[in-house]
Amino acid sequence: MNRLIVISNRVSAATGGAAGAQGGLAVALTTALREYRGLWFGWSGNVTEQFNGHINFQREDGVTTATVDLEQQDVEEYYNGYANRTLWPLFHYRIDLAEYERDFAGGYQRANERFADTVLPLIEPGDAVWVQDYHMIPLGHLLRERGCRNRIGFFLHTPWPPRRLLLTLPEANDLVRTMFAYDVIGFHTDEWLQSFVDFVTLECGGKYEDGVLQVKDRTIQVITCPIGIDATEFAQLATADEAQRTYERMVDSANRRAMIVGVDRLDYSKGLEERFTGYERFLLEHPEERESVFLLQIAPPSRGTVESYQRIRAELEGLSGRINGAHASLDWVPIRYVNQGYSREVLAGVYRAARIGLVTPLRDGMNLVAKEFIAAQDPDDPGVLILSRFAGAAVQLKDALLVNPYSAEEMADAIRTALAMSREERSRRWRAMFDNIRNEDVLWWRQRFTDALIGEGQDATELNAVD
Ligand code: ADQ
Repeated sequence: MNRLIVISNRVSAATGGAAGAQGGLAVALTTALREYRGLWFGWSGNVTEQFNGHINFQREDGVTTATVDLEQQDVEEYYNGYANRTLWPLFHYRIDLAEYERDFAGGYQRANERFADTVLPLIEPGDAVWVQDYHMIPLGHLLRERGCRNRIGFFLHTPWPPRRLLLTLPEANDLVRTMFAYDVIGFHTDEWLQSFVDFVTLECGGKYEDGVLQVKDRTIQVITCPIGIDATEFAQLATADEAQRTYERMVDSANRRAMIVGVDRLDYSKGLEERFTGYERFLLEHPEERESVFLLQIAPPSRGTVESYQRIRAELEGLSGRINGAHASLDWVPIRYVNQGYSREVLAGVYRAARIGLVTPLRDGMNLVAKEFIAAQDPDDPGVLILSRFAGAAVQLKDALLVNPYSAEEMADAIRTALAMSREERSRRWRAMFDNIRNEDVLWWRQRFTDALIGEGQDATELNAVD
């Protein structure tokens, strides 16, 4: 019996704690790893003075995690640099924010080589290897260079940018060519997949037909595989004690006003400034309704050492302060802006108490908050989801009110429509979306990918190794 090796920047195996204590991704990958007797490898999140390749193994609930420390310079150039200041903005179409520095590219290569050197001895013949996300694009290639002949798959959690945007990256062609080492490459949506295929066919001489890319002697299967949440579990969580307490607290503090909720990592891709502006537009256009609503925006800071993140934080503080200053009355504040993270239980209660979920990223690979919002609703009296057309989730959640997040007018109109929506229409839309997120949940996602990588119902040992 052979195994699944998951490789990602950070490792967060779900431990046997209370349901809902961990993120859906951790749960899904942990289940897969348990099934295939797996191993999860990645960066520990810690820094060491000099890289030594020492692996810290831990074993819990049938899953082994293996982590390594990196040097401070790796963290600066690979993680804060190339991953978060080059690829993240570029992949979210923000070439205005992308920084192209040779040191970053060099650090990214070095850190990935270190990962490859460290993980290679852990991979046994017949194991299937699954690499996650933009931090590790060249890893499969580096493993092949070191003689790895196993099946290797790659899944991208972010969008893949259009060809002409990607061409602004000096080493775009070389980076994409490293991906030909993979046997399977997965994206959340057809749009991201198509952008990748465009690049490979137009810039790298590849041929594409029916989900298969052929580049020289390499055959790569490309699939769409939209990630989901554990919808059933999240729905249960939303009615359990802690969520219920939060729900009651929120209803109380709303004071009969309709709550609009936004929950995001504080990131420029999430469209928070545009959201605040769209909401303000609603207040201005509908003065008669303004004191009957408020916006609760929960946005814990992330990647705080990166300047563009410090900037957006300051801008949002300024904007929310200005909107509140301009519109608040003695007993009403239009925006409650909270820079804190909450447990999944508390979030579930908050979502359930909201009349509207406002999920308006400018660009998002998928967006799990939209799905969590749906899962947490009361089926008898559900809230309305307003969702950006530019989130991968919009492909599946067609019954949301879809908006262009750059248009304050569309957002204001959607808020108005959502507030006026009959219970019947809310229920109909919610039912369709809930069915979707329950059918295409996180286990479905994981299975879809591992079926492509390992083969349906196949043990990894039965696979042919590749050259
Ligand atoms: P993210 O950009 O982090 O993920 P998202 O998919 O929305 O975005 O996931 C965020 C997660 O963090 C959700 O589970 C949410 O509940 C949680 N979270 C957000 N704010 C929180 C808060 N204040 N307190 C506690 N938890 C909070 C990346 C891609 C996405 C893709 C996912 C998975 O950018 O497009 O959907 O990976 O592939």
